[in-house]
Amino acid sequence: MAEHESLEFGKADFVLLDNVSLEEFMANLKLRFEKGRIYTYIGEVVVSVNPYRAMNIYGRDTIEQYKGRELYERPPHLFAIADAAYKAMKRRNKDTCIVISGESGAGKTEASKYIMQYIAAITNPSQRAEVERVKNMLLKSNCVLEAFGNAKTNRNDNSSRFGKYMDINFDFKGDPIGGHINNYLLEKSRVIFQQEGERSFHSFYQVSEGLTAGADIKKLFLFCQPFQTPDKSYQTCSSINDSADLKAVTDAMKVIGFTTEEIQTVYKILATILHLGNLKFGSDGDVTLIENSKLVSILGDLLSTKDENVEKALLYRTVATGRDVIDKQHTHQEASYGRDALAKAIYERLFCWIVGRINDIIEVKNYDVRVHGKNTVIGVLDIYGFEIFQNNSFEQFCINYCNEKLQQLFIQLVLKQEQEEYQREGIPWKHIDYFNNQIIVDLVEQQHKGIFAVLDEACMNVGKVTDEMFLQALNGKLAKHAHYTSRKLSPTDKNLEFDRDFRIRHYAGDVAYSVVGFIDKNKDTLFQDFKRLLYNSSNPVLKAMWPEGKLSITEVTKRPLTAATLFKNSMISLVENLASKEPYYVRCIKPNEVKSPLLFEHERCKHQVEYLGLLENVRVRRAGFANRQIYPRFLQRYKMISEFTWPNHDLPSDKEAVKRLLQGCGFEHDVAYGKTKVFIRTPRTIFSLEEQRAEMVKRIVLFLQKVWRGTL
Ligand code: AOV
Ligand code: MG
Repeated sequence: MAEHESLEFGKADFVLLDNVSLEEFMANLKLRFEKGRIYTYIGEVVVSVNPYRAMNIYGRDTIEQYKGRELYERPPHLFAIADAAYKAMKRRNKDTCIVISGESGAGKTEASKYIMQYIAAITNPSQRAEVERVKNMLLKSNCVLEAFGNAKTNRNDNSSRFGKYMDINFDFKGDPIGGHINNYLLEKSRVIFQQEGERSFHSFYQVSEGLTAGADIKKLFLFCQPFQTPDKSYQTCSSINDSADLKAVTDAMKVIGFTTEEIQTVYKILATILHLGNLKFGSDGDVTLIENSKLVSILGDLLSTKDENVEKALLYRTVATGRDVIDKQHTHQEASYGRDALAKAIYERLFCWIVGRINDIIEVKNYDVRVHGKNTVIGVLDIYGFEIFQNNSFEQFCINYCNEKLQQLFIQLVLKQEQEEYQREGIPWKHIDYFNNQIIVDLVEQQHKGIFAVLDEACMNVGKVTDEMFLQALNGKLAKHAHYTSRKLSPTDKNLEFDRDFRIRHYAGDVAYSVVGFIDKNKDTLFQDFKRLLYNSSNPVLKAMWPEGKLSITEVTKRPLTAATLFKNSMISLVENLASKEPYYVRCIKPNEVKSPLLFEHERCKHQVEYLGLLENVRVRRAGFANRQIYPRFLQRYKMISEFTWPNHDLPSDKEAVKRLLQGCGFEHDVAYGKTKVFIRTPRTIFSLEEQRAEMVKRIVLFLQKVWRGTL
């Protein structure tokens, strides 16, 4: 039992607090953090505090301690949750998922990796080679995705700049046989711009630092450095070793099954983007020119296409006017816009292509349901955490909306449905209040009225719509909303500078978003000419990334969905998917802003405990029941342990039978009888029932064996 842990380390489960108050909760959290106990339960939810130091608690020996154990048998750990999700899947043939949440830098990505390592370590006892291969690929995929999708931000040196949901598929034996990754909106604007103190994606520094001077490929990178990084100081990040990481990433790509040609193309694309960052435009009268035209031939080389095609795509765009097709020269501004859009688009496409390739390789193949039975999955969700920066833009808006959605899911499943079920079943219940953030989710995603809808409407307008006009539309529609504010200018005061912010009161804090760039980022336009340029590359890997470049100018008619709509749709289906599985939660807390292993900043932590709704979680859990089952299923499973129900019962209903059974076993004090289900308060009761059942099954089997052998 977790309670066995010495009290010197505090309570292993917040449910065991003497009083459920914020003060006691915080005192327990702090005590445990200071004693090096970074995990604590709330029932089956793990609360984790980032230790910011290497902990000796993830090794083989620890794994062995958790393997196959029940949650309460060992001190709280991620491994116990992973094991619970795995057992539930295996025992009940049910898909489960592990949802990891918490703000940026709280430890989600690390947690997701430990969970995957644990699952890999406890499966495949018979060491089947194919399963080992799959496991290795699944683990290695993290390394590759982090290189291309993570970056140093002011909140986290290894911040996920994309959302990731990974399904691990298991066969009927419970061994991993494949997987699938869904990725969500990559923060691609980082390719062309980083706030002070931040870096672009790790991959850029890895290739520019890590490729050895003699290597052929190194030549691609001469004289280039990431966009927006005027000096070398961008590299100084003590926690990161780019050269060593490059080797690890390249090895991982090889293990996963990327070909040499593919890996080379990946390098070339990174080099292309770095060179694009150095490309400058000038003007000669009305004519826009490329200043450093030497770069054009480098780009031609890297993209395996003719130099003049590169130049043309950078300076002109093909437009169809009626039946005519003409080349229209870009203005200086349009050319720069096009270059930046190209750099972002190539990177985003590269990232999605990498995810797609990994998926091709790891997807379950040749699995015959008729022969092997159902294949089940455990999903692991690791998204970008809630974040507030000096300057917050469209990307932060999407990221924070995503966090609102996950908080909503937690509320729905842990706080709301739980309480509704007690009411529905007629169990005496005193409602526990909590803040429901659905109102903020609606503010963002509601049809016609939400912020995304207003943004899309602004983007639909023909003619020039500015970010300012979008802001005015927002203010007009949402000024009265309790979670929306704008610092509006008085109409008479014309001298005041235009205020470009709107503010949202999120569940996790107030954030001011600058509208600058919202319209462009939402439209996400990439001139068709670039798509055709890349499609016409003689490099087959690159060509395959740009299938839509096949269409000629006259064939392209459909307006693509906006970035906001795509993101909203992907979030809605993510939540649906998670809700269809049995969820397990890890709630991560960031103890301080300075990455210190010693500092427990009380106010910061308290704020997180409050907005994560942890106290409400404890209250619901404490007053509630750990386990529930409909009467017939309960009876089916445990009837053999009671003389009232085995072999047959003559009681009027299943409910009556379950009552007699539980009374007979002495568990009456720990249960409540609902209309259709029996509710059991503590897991211990279930363990005890399970033990008795196992004992009985053993006896029945022995009995039957004797009957068969005729020795009875
Ligand atoms: P995040 O995923 O929650 O942030 P990470 O998992 O990247 O946060 O954790 C941030 C850093 O904290 C890591 O790079 C480690 O240095 C340290 N850390 C986290 N968990 C542990 C642990 N269990 N043991 C030791 N160190 C740890 V973000 O992706 O920014 O939302 O978007
Ligand atoms: Mg992360």
